Amino acid sequence: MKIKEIKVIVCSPGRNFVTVKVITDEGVYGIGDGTVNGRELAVVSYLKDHIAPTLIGKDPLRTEDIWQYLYKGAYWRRGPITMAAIAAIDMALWDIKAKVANMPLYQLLGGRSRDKVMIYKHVGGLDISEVTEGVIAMREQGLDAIRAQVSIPGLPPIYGTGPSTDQAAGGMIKPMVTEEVWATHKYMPLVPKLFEKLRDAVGWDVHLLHDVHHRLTPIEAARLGKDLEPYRLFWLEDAVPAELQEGFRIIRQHTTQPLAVGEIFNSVYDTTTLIQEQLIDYIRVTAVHAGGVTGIKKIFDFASIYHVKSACHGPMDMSPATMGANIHVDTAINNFGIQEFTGYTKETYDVFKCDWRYDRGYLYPNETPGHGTDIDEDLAAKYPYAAAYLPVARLEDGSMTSW
Ligand code: EZ4
Ligand code: CO
Repeated sequence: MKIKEIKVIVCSPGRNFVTVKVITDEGVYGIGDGTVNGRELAVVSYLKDHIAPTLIGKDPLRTEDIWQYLYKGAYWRRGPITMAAIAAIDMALWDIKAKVANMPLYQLLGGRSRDKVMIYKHVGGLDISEVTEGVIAMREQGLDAIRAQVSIPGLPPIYGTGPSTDQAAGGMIKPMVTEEVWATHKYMPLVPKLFEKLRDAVGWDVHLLHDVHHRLTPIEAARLGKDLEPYRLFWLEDAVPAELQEGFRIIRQHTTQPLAVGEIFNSVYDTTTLIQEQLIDYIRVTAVHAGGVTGIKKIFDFASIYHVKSACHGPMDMSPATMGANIHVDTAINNFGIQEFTGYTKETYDVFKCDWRYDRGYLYPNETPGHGTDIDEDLAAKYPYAAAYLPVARLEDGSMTSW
C-alpha cells in the first residue's frame, strides 16, 4: 500500500478548519485535523508546500516511522505549526491503519479500557446568578462535569465569561483583533464566591472546573487555589502561563487544589518538569496540537507513570476529526481523566460526518473502522476560509498581558 495523494482542505462552516485527506493507491483514505485557531494558513502551507510532496509513494501503515521522519527530518523541531501538520498526517494514517484492520481505532491502541468517556462543557454568565442558572440547566442535561466562568463587575465581559464571548455562539472569533481588559485584583475575590454559590445550588455529586486562562502569577494562583479548596474543584486550569514549568512548584507548595495545564503544549518536552515532579494532576494536550495520536499517546503513557491523568483540550476550534482521534485514545488508555467537549454547530456537523456519538455528558467511540470522522468535500467547498482572529488582552493601564 502506498500514499497516492494528500489533499489539504480548508473550510469555514462557522469557523475555520484545516483538514487533510491522505489517499492510498488501494482507495482507502484517512482524515486528519491540522487546525491552529487564528493561524490556519501557516499549517496549510506547511502541509502543502513542505510535507505532502515528501510522502507520496510511502507506506501509510508505517505511522511511527513517518512521525519520526517528519519530526526528526524537519530539523526545526516542535512548535505549534510543525506539530499540527505532523498531527494532521498522523491522524489520517491511524485512520487508514484502523480501516485496513477493519477495526475501530481504539482496538489498535490497546483496546477498550472504559465504557464511556466523561466530558465537561462550559457555562459562562454576566453575574453569579446567571452562571448558577446555566450550571443547573446543564446538570439537567446529564452533565457530570461543568466548567464555570463569570464576568468581572467593572470590566466588560471577556473570553470565557459573559454570553457575548460564548464560544458556542462563535463569539470569541472575530474578523478583526479585539482587545479585552484584565484586572487580577477584581477577579480573585469573585471566583470563590461563584463556587460557594454553585455548591449550594448543585451539591457535591457534580465535578466543577474553572479555567484561569493563563492570567495569574504563581503566587496569585496559589492564593486562588487555597481560597477554592473548600469547594473541591475538579481542577483549576491554566492558572499561569506554563512556558516556565518551575512556576508550578510555587502553586503546588501552597494548595491541594488539583491543577490542569497544557492545551497549548505541543511536545512531551513541554511537560517533563511538570509531570516528573508531579506538579500537575491533568495534562491537557490534544491530538491536533501535540503531534496526533502518536504524539499524545506517548505523552499520556509518560504521564501515567507519575499519577498524571489525561484531559484532552476539546473546544470547537479543533475539528471533529481531532475529537474522533481523542475519543479513541480516551477509550483505550488507563490514565484517562476527562475530555473537554463543547459540541459543534450544525454547519460543522453537516460538513464532518461523525460515527462517534455524544449522549448526556458522555462520548462513545464508533464501532466502525477508523476514528469515525469523515469530511463531505463538496459541502466543505461551500464554506470558504474567512480570516478570523482571537482577542488579545491588556491591563487597565494599557499594557499587554497573557490570556
Ligand atoms: O481558549 O481553544 O479550555 N479551553 C480553552 C479554549 C481556548 C481556545 C483557543 O483557540 O481555553 O477555549
Ligand atoms: Co482552557
